[in-house]
Amino acid sequence: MTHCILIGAPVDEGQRRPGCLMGPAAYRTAGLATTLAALGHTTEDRGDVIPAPPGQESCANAAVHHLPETIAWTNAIRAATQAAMPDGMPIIMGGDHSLALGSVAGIAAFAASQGRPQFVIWLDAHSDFHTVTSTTSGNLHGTPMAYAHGNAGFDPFPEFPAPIPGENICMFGIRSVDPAEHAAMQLTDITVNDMRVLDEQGIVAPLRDFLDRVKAANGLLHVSLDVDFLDPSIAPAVGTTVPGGTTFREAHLVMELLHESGLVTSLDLVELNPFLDERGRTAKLMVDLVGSLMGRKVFDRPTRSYG
Ligand code: B3U
Ligand code: MN
Ligand code: MN
Repeated sequence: MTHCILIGAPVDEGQRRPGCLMGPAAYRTAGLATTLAALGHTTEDRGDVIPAPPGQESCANAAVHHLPETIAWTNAIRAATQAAMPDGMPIIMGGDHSLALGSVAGIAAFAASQGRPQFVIWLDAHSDFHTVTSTTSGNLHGTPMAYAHGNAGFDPFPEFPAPIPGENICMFGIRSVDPAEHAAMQLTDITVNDMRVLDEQGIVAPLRDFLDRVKAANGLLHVSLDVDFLDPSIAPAVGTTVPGGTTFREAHLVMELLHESGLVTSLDLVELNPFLDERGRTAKLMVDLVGSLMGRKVFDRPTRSYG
C-alpha cells in the first residue's frame, strides 16, 4: 500500500481561461482522498502550495504573460514536491500544466539524490515543448516538457537539477503540436506515441515497451496527466479541448497498466477547469482514473513482470 501525499497547486496563470485555480478544491470535493483510502492507501493532504510574491523577471517575447508568477509557483511547487518524495507518493492537484515546471524539477532532484534515473510519461493532447522564446500564445503551460528536458537551457526558469534525457520521456496520446515544438522534438530521443501510433498499435504494446525500459533501469516514474488527454466528449472541463482524445476505456487501461507495473512514484493532475465542468463529471472521471492507477480493478489478473 502507498502513502499518498496530496498537494494542491491552484495555478491559473499558465493559460488564459480562468478556473484551473479551483482544481484542487474540485478533486477534494470529488472524493480523491476517500477513493484512495477505500483502496487501502494512507493519505495525507498537505493543503495548497503558497508561492512567494512574484519578482520582476521578464523576457524578450512580448507574448509571454505571468512570467514572474510562474517562476514563483515553480519554486514553491518544486520545494513541496521534493520534500514529499521521501515520505510517499506526491499527487499534485492542479492547476494548469505550468505547475509541472515545479513538480518535475522536484522529483528529478529527489531521483538524483537517490542515484536513480527519472522517467516521465506525459499523457496529454499537447507536447508542451515550447520555450519562452518559441511560444506564440505566450501561455507557459505549453512549456514544461521542454524545460524538464533541458531543451535550449533553463533560462528564465530555475535550473533543473537533473534534466530528463529524451530516452526517459514518453509522450502518450498527443495530437496537437506546434511547428516550433515539432522542430525542437526532432532533435531529441523522446518517444512520441501520438494518436496515430495508438490507433495502429493500441495502448498496450507502446506502453509496455516504455514500462519495460523504466523497470530495466530501476527508474522512478512520474505520470503527468492532462485532462485534455481524454476526449472532450467525456472530459469537457478543460480550456484547450482537442478532438480525438482517448476514450473512457483506453484511459482506464492506461491507468491499470501503470498500476500493474508497480513503477509509478509521483503524479500530476492538471488542466481541470471546474468552471467549465458539467455537474462535476470531469472531476469525478479524473478521480476514478486515479482509482485505477492506484489499484482499483474488477478482478485480479496475474501480474505481468517488467524488465
Ligand atoms: N501548443 C499551444 C497549445 C497548448 C499547449 N498546451 C496547451 N495548449 N494546453 C500553446 O499555446 O503553446
Ligand atoms: Mn499539457
Ligand atoms: Mn494539453
